Amino acid sequence: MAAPLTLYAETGWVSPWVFHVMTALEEKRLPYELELVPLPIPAETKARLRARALIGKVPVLAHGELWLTESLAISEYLAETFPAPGYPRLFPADLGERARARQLMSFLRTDLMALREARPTSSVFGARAGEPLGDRAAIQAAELVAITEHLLTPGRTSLFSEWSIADADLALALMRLVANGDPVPDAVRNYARAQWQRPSLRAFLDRATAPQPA
Ligand SMILES: N[C@@H](CCC(=O)N[C@@H](CS)C(=O)NCC(=O)O)C(=O)O
Repeated sequence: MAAPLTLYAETGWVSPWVFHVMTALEEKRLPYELELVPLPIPAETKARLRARALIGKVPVLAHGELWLTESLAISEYLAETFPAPGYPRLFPADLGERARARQLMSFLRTDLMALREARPTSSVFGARAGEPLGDRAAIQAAELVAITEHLLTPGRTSLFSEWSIADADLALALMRLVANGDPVPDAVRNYARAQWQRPSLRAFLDRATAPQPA
């Protein structure tokens, strides 16, 4: 019997990196268990995760003896362990498109810090940020929109010839603006909103937007 998959996520449902991994698991239609830990992660739990996965953060994917952190490392692992055509694709088949998808996902993880601070994911899923973007965040928002416009092809709802996990990451980055009512061109807003309806994304999003217990 195949080793079970467990995703360690967080109780607040605000982590874009958990969102990425959950979308990947859902897209592959793999059965998995969820283990929720609070943020900040209590020291004891962090030590337990570190002992198995090297890094005491979520998401963690446990697959048998392998415990892995870093959202992109996890989705690449899932793509290679459960490959097409037996399982739906996460990364484009075309090498150029795949490289572009990785470029974009690396950028979204290492850049846009001012924008991420001004428009945290909590403002996407719950109470809006309510404050104007600062200068630095506005410059980063414009860069994000320009990148999206460059990549979008009229009449297509995904960046590349087929859906890829980069669509999920980009949609979440754009929703930081769309959900807060920041000005975004129609084509970019429509792209993000179309992605938002995809069932693999909804698995996380429905939990993130569910009313929290009092
Ligand atoms: N680069 C990591 C980022 C993971 C990360 O920062 N996780 C945060 C939640 S969003 C976390 O576990 N924070 C707990 C802590 O640092 O104690 C990834 O892509 O998975």
